[in-house]
Amino acid sequence: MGELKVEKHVKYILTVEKKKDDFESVVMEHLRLNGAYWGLTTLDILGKLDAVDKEEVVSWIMQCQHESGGFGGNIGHDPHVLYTLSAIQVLALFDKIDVLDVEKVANYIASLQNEDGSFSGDIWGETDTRFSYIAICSLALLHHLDKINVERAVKYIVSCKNLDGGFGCTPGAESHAGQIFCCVGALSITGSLHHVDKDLLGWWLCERQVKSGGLNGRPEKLPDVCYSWWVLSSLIMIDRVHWIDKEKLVNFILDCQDKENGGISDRPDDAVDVFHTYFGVAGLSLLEYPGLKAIDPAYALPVDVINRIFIGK
Ligand code: GRG
Ligand code: ZN
Repeated sequence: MGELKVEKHVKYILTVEKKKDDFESVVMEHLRLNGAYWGLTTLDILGKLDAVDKEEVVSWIMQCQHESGGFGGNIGHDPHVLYTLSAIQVLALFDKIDVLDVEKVANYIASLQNEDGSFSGDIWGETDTRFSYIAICSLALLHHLDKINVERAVKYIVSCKNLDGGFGCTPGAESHAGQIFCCVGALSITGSLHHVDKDLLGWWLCERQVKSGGLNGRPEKLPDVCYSWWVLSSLIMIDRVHWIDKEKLVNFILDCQDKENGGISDRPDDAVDVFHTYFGVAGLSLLEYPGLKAIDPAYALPVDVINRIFIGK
């Protein structure tokens, strides 16, 4: 069995952050705040968040804020709930949520709730259960779920539940592991998991494990390291993680490492990226791989960060 190349992954993440002009950084330009969340959360799980200049990151994040209260993916970009959650998460990692005008950010997120309880991602209006999760997770981290109609938000998510026990992006849409994470996560945060048929959904989710040990996102699809997060976190939230072969999944993730230069890819021998490096390391943390910080399956932040926010220091 291989082992996790911790030092190489730390080095990989720190160099991606510095190589601002190379191809990946250009492609990732509009994803900067998301990228920061993936990279920095990975460093924290690996116990190396100290390697980053906290003040520099916090100051850059605050420059990504728009007058509406929402955050864009980078300085001067339009605000969107996706980047707003990333901003809150990174500030949470650094114990710096207090630099925010919490009311203002919370009002921006709440303004995106629609009559039927769903959420739009920005003022342009597209709705998706991803945005329901993001709004609920962000507002919970800000202690401001009171700003929205939680009952309606839950009702909308439940209306996206399918006969197979899974959830899609809108009512009637096909079940997909990414969307299931969002719906189960939002239901978990709001104390509404009784709406989930745990055995039915648990069965669908554990069927995502293929021969190689990896997980796919829906039937007949290829396995991908990122589903080690989307599927596994959902299984943990509904208490059915013992239905998959954990050891085989650990080996699949370890096989996706670039053992020379660091980083993790979607499948063995593919090119690495920060997104899959995060989901590989986060997946291993959920699998209780030795030496990693525990991560909370609903909030996607280290458990010590979540305890600091909800229980106090
Ligand atoms: C804080 C972890 C965290 C997330 C924030 C953005 C978000 C909330 C959730 C996204 C959930 C989602 C829809 C994930 C799926 C991403 C993905 C790999 C989509 C690929 O779909 P296809 O159809 O690939 O291209 P498959 O694997 O089905 O072939
Ligand atoms: Zn993937």
